[in-house]
Amino acid sequence: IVCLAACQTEKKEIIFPKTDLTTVPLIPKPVKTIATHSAFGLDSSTTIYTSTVDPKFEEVGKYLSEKIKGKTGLDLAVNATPDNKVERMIYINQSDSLELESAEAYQLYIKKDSILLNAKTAAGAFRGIQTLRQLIPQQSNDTLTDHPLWLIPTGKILDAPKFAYRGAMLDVARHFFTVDEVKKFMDILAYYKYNTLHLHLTDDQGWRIEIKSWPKLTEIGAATEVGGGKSGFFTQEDYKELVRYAAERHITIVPEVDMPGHTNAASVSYPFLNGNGKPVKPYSGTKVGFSTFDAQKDTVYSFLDDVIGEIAAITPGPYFHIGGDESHVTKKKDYIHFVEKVEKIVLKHGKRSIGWNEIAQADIDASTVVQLWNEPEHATKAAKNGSKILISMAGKTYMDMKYDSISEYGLTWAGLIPVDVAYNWLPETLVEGLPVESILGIEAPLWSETIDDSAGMEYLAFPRAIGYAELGWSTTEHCDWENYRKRLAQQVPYLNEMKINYYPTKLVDWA
Ligand code: TNX
Repeated sequence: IVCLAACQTEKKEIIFPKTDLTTVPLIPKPVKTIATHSAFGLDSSTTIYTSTVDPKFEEVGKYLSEKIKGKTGLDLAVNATPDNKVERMIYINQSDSLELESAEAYQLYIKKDSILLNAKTAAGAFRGIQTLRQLIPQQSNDTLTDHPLWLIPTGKILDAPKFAYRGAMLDVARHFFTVDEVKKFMDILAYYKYNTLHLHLTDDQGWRIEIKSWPKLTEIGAATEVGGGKSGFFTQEDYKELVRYAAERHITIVPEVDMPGHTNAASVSYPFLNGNGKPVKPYSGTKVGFSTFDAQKDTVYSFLDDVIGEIAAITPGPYFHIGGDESHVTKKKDYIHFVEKVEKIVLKHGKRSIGWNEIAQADIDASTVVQLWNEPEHATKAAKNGSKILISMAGKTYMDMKYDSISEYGLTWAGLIPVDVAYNWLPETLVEGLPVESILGIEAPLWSETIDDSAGMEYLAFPRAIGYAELGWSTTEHCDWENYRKRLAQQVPYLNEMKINYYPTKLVDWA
């Protein structure tokens, strides 16, 4: 009885300072935000509950708890049996509401003592908790009550992505990147609601994925890289670990074996594959377009059946990337024959192909996705035949281009790409004659001729990758450079907390 009285006096109403949910610098900007100007005080008594029908929702709850701990030090229980009346709760709910029109859509209702996150799928819930993470302030308020409160502005957010595919590509072939480096990259991508990581696993300079039936690919083909440095490869166990880590972040891994060009490392390992008529030797330069598989040999296709089969077996995602770019020494008829044969092998192993835009010269299946990097006519032709298009135009999305003339890393062949140029365009209007319904999404490639570690990777990818996240997710009217650059400036606490070596462009007044 004594306690009852005490508890009641403790529970006197807190008067929160006025907040505005619409001015929090969220990236990507949500479809709809309505502010109700009060606050949810995140504190140690906050408990996370999740829908338990789908265990993946509970995993999302645990991920949120872990990230809240990292940012605030608060250790929030997930789905604990309440011993008392729960004071404040975050509820992550599976909902079949018709307003949630896509798998990654979510609704966030923030009230004074509860936060409700609705999503149809765990992927939607995962996107929603990224918004919630961005809503938690860096500093707690320590004066409103006897313990610290992290004030989250109240209101509601209704959100869904513009495009189903929002990806980044990392070239681990020109220079190898370790499992930990790739994981850190994924952590950041996940925070900005990316859902795909394309790994460019093979090229002239190196083969980076273990193939058990063809061991020399990594025994020999993984020993080189650009400049002759440290090199390396992913064992299948490493790759599975990356796939698992990605899945935890609702990210799909797309593996690429680039062919019939960009195959010198494979041909060095097994010379019968070579089709350019010259002796093969290890290559650690940066030229392109000199290598090719022999498109006429059956043995090449049985080799590829094994390679694609082994990788497909450890890839839960729907896609297998067959490359197909810059096969300058493959005869055109051989190239077409090759693409059509390989596409069938990929289908046989239960995957859909993605290929660089050159593959549209072949008679490709409508299930095959064309990744547009340089020639829009290829994309519009493929779209007419029912293929979906992934937008990766070099002059806009190539994260390996220098920002400006003083950039530390990067190439320049597609032009300089400062942060505003990278942001100031729309995937849906970039290519004349390409209907928006044909666009699967956007992907920003990071080729690695000039970088070999996280510092270089982060310098080129950030902040540009943050802008691509918004172009792939947010509605057209929300993609506005002046508004975006202010929100980008506010990412500094996160970029610092993650120790990201971003390029501090002068185009942004960094906070
Ligand atoms: C072109 S884009 C390439 C890559 C290079 C890149 C460098 C594409 C499909 N092929 O092989 O790494 O340029 O920017």
